[in-house]
Amino acid sequence: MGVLNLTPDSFSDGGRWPDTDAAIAHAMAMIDDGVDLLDLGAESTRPGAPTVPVDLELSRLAPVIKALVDCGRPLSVDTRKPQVMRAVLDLGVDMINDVSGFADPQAIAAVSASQAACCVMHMRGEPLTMQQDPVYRDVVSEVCQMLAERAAALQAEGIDRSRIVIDPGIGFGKALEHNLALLADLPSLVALGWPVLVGVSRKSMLGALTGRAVDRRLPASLAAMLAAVAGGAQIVRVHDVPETVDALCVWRAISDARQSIDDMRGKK
Ligand code: HH2
Repeated sequence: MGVLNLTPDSFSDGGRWPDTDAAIAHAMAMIDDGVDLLDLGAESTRPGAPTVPVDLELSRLAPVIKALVDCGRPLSVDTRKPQVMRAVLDLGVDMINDVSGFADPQAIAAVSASQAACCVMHMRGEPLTMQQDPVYRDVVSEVCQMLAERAAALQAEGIDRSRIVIDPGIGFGKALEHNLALLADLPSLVALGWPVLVGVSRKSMLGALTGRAVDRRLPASLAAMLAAVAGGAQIVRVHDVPETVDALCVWRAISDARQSIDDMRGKK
């Protein structure tokens, strides 16, 4: 999943694609580089980010969605607002990525009236305040419980489980130790039975571990991405598509070789 941020203030690429043409060109470059799915966002959710009015969020999204709706890749929209969800679903997007995990019943109503996929992410609190001393007793089981409850709430409103993806929400109301625990114990999330999406690209936990500024976190992002895939993540949300595609290509070749060795030895 390639990130297409249409914001002036996203934590790593705010203002990078300042107009519709630049955003479309970046989307096309990600497609050429092998992206499977595009995630469009028009409101930053970085720690401390203010909310954006519905009209502004939609004015950033609509022209880009209209230009990309037939681009040959599914479009996801990263939004927490039911009004925005309804409008972008009318424009034909394929997935709603709600970092608040469809906490608003109106958000569930918006997606249940469509056939779109739903990414249910775990967040503690709101972006404005979420990093103020987050505390968990057992972060993995608390995140699993919340995700299972929210996914069940979607299914209760008629959304088939095959339309649901879950996400631990790396960096959303979590300290470094919580993010590490979630990445280390991703198989517990996978065991819930929904495909797992992980977004760790360029995030501050990588800066905390390496001491690198946000524009120098590519190697750390690739390492964390591969750890997520090793833990069973089926979708990885990234800013650096060509580098991620190369890393996954090598990873898959080695995994396939491992499988061949296991098959050969199993047959003997
Ligand atoms: N992370 C960000 C935004 N949306 N959605 C999901 N499902 N999972 C994530 O981990 C996730 C997300 C933050 O990254 P970015 O979009 O680059 O930054 P900003 O929110 O500042 O625009």
